[in-house]
Amino acid sequence: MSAQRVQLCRLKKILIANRGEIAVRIIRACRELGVSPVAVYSACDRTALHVRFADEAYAIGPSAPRESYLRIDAIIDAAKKSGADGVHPGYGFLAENEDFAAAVRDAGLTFIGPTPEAIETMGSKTAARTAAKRAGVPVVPGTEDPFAPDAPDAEIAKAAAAIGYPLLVKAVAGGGGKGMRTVTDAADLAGAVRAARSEAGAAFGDAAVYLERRLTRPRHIEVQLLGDTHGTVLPFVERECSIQRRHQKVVEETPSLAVSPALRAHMTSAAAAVAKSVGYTNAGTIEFLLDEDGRFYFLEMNTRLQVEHPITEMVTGVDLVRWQIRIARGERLDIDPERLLRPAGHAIECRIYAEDPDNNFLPSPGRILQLRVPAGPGIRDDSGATPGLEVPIFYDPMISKLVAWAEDRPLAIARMQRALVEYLVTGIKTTVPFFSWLLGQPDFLAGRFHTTYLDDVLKTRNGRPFVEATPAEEDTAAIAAALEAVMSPSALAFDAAAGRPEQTASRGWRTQARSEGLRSS
Ligand code: MV4
Repeated sequence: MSAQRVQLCRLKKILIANRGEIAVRIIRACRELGVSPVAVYSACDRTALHVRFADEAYAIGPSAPRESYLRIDAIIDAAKKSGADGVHPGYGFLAENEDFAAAVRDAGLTFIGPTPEAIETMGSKTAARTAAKRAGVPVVPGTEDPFAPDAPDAEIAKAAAAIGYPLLVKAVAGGGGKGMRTVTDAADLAGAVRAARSEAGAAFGDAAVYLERRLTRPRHIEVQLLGDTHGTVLPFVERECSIQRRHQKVVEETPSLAVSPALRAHMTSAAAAVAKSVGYTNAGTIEFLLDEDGRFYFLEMNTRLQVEHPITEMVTGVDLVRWQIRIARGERLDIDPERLLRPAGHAIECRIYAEDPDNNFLPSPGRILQLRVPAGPGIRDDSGATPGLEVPIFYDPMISKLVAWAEDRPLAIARMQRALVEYLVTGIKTTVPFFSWLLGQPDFLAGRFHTTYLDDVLKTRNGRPFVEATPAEEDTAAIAAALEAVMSPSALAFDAAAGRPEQTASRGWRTQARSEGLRSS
């Protein structure tokens, strides 16, 4: 009986160390494989969808992430109590924490993800750049090693002059734009380094920084990979992730309009080379910047399943989460590599948030009253939300990922627009109207965008509402609101007491007109 056979018998029960839509997504993959899914939950999630979908669920603490979904000890305890033999971390929380991956392994359980060593290497942006260089993959010109905490200003200035301006001060432990500063003038360098160090220290507990030449208007293109435990690494067709707001992805699509078949061949083999150079296993993503001249540079690696993985599944027909589990069992990747690089059609994802797009995307807490989720041809909605859900204030307020697939990009956009019309959420504000606007923008339709496109256009819009009610809709709503104000029992009582309706009534019907307008267009 070989070790392989023993491996293949494992993973009958998997604990999902996460919540929300991604926990639901992983539970679905478990069930399809005949694996029993185990949920964990914080206080505010005790009735959440992921808890209801699982076979068993374990409380791991109060709602604050530090006291529950980030508690390595509590999660390992729950795994042991349940008799699970594997742990899937999802994304966020502990997914890229090498101590968690090691704790899972040390408890005799299988971590459904890369090794702690791979997570640690790629967690350091400078170590990751070194790995890319070693694999012969271009990186943006910059410093090889982080600066020592007591490095003299002159040493940093000398390195900066060699790289050239404008440049970026980046956190070694960074990601998501935290601890990052742009410097266009040598006079601002020392201050930017100080600011970046202090921000990085607070955010990551690691203040180390390095320098990189700043590319102008790059696109963000990433390559999904799977690596098995037998040395095979397979890259997938790229994802275009340039549409971001304040370093948060908002729309992703695949394939990218900016990537030709020849460039795809180059970028995907470069991505696989980086992964192989660190012996990477399981699902991961290599991020690249693509400059205006079509040159690409390794940026960083995400050592986890990503939020936007469904668009890759839609154009390749490969279930990435199922493969994560199969790889963790020791199975061989036996997919035809060619198929992964030839997308069947086009897929787009919109991240639907409980945020008010007309109020600077401020979180919109509250209870979801009605929820009508789009469906029909080519539509997939991955969500952890249900009618009656009080959207927790403790976590990322993404309520669903709306994915549209079609034969080509224009048809996928048309389908997404159709799905957005079907989407009805009441009780809270969502970013649905924002997406209806964005997907109609000529620059978006033409594929003329880059990593700062969205922040730039939002600035020029100056907070103007994304969908304004037509005059006819405002009139109809005004008449309805006036009737309501006069006819309702409370208005009649108020009218009798004070002689006229209260002042706020006019504000009420304007708001009503606006929200009706949002819904009907
Ligand atoms: C860059 C860059 C331009 N040049 N590096 C932002 C987050 C961090 N993970 C990397 N980021 C960038 N690095 C060089 N050398 C521009 C960005 C950037 C960006 C990158 C990807 C997606 C959106 C972005 C928005 C602003 C800046």
